Amino acid sequence: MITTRRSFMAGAALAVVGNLHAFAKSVSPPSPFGALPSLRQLRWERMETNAFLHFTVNTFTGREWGEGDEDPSVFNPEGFDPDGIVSALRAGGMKGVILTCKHHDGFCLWPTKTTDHCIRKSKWKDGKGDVVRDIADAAGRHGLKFGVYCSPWDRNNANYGKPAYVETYRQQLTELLTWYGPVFEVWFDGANGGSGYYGGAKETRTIDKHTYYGWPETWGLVRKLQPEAIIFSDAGPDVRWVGNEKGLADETCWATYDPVGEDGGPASPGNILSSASMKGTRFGSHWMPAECDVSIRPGWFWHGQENDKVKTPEQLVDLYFKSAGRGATLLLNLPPDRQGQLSAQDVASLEGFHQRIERLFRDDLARGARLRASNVRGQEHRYGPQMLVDGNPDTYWATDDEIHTPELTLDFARPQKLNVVRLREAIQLGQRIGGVALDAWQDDAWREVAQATSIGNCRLLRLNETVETSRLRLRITDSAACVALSEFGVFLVQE
Ligand code: FUL
Ligand code: CA
Repeated sequence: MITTRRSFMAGAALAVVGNLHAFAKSVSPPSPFGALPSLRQLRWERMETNAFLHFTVNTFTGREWGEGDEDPSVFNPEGFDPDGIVSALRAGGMKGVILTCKHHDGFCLWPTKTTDHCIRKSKWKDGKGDVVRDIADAAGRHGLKFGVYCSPWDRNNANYGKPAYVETYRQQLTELLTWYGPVFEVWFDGANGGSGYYGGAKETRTIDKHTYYGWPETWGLVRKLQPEAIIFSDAGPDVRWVGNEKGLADETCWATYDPVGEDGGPASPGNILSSASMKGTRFGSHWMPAECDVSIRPGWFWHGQENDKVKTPEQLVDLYFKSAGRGATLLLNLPPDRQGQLSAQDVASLEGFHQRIERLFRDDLARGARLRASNVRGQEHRYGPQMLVDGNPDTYWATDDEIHTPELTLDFARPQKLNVVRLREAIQLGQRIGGVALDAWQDDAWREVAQATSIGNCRLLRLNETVETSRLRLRITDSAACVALSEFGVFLVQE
């Protein structure tokens, strides 16, 4: 037994040496360029669509921002159906779910030890329930990742504005990050300070947005307790707010960013020059991709009078193109109602959205095409254009170091109708490409049919019209380093 094992090991070692030898002769991979994503950012960017659940006392009082003086007993979702909610999100293509565990009103949806202003004092399940546990567990059962929103601003807490509250806030985070298993994202809201109940004081309290929360320590706590979790805020550090609540990235949207405050000074949650966040910073020093948060309804919380104002599947597809399709991610809010369920309208719209997306990307016309590149790095197969159609974001077509504006041609076996092209950059090597143009072969000449600037994790090019052609050409018109493109897909949206 031992002998067999030894000879197997020796064989394996030889194989490795053989491979190393082959590797030494070949060209090196492209050097990474500029700011780079961490592994946790890379994984997160590839999720592309996540859901937000806004749920608290506001659901029952009809408000968007509770004052902090709400009676906890109003929270009573008698038909709470975590599996129904999460399975609908899964059917809608959502990869993760972020729950408002505590919104600005301070009411905690879990039995926290930090305050009585929580679910223990609600009527629901005689105060024995735990919404955070139920959603986290349901997410686990349905294969979604679980994330937490815990509002830094707390309009209920008597100590808000004093150092003692920051301690309480960190304890709340500690509970959320240690009681419920893995957390993929922690969402830090920028809405901070103002009027509130504050333990009965009923006054306005402002805080120094830069120093009050001790962000470096608070974020350090998240890193310590959940090293894999993405930290979101207006100013990162992992992911930035896109600067609007409409779910829109800019037509040009860099994953790199150098955030600045409203006054041009340092940025912090609640103090950000948000007009710059939609675009990011070309050659910025931090990898900090944008997240586009938006509600499926006008409000973040459920309001009966908005049941007929739910975004349509077509509107959601448009948002997908303008967020994920511009290299950002989409965080779509679906608010549970007073029963503790998603409304039928929201579920139908989400499902319609997902069906459209699935149908759109089902048949990739590039898969059957012949691909030719004007340059292939070291003329090596592993950097060849066939890597663009293998469905693997880790493999890529790359050019020699000095080649920044190569071309790629796709020949279809017969003329194809198409109107959407998807490009993915090998972002593990940084954001390199700054411009592309797409041409279709028509009437014996190339005709430009689309252009784009930033690519990043995903760029969806929507053609103005459906084109019928037997050849497509992608021109890289601007790249800061040799090109590394991981995927190229060609699709037809059937109207
Ligand atoms: C904002 C909050 O004030 C809204 O109520 C909501 O939670 C949204 C996602 O972020 O800053
Ligand atoms: Ca690939």
